[in-house]
Amino acid sequence: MKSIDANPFAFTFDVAKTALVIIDMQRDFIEPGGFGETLGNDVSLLAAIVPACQRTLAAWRQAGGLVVHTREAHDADLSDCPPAKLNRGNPTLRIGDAGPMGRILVKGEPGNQIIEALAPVAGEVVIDKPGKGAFYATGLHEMLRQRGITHLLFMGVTTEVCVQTSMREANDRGYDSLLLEDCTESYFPQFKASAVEMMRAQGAIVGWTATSEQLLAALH
Ligand code: TIU
Repeated sequence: MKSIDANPFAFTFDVAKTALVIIDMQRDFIEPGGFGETLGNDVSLLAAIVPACQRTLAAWRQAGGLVVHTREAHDADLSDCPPAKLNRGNPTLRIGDAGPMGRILVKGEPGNQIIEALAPVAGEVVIDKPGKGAFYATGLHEMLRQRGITHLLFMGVTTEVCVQTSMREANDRGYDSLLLEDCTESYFPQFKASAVEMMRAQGAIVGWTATSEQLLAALH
């Protein structure tokens, strides 16, 4: 068993029963011309976490742990994108429209690919999800249960949207989850700070938080 001196208290886990879940580190959110920018965001903020994510992913692979990558992705006919999602806000381009990196948030398009620095390798799981949460309308829970996974380590973007939604979904399904604070980011720094605090408040009501450095130290 490994233990991290996490916030608000120690997080103890068995690598064989733990998955690293990397939420939506796709070009759509991190590079100019994708969904993130069409929503009016400055995407340069998010690229800053890539080196810490790379170090963590490399260490987790070295430790032999399961890696799960997610992508926020819709079918080409958008039949899995409800009007409530499609029509929300006033974006310059909507989901499914053609942008500089192909159709926005559509499976298989260049913008929908996970960034090169964190590209999945053989044996890793890639989940395409139509919602913000990784468990909604995906086979993630069944796959994790089949593999005996009980603990999840989260990183990715954005902290208060897809990462927080996924952690809350995981919590309700009985997983113990830890968020790697320096491996997640928001377009709004104050939202990241608040999300991190609210997840670990009330005795880890949603889950734990720690730095990637703490995780790497525990893996040694
Ligand atoms: N992956 C994810 O967080 N999707 C979003 O739409 N996030 C925003 O912050 N907009």
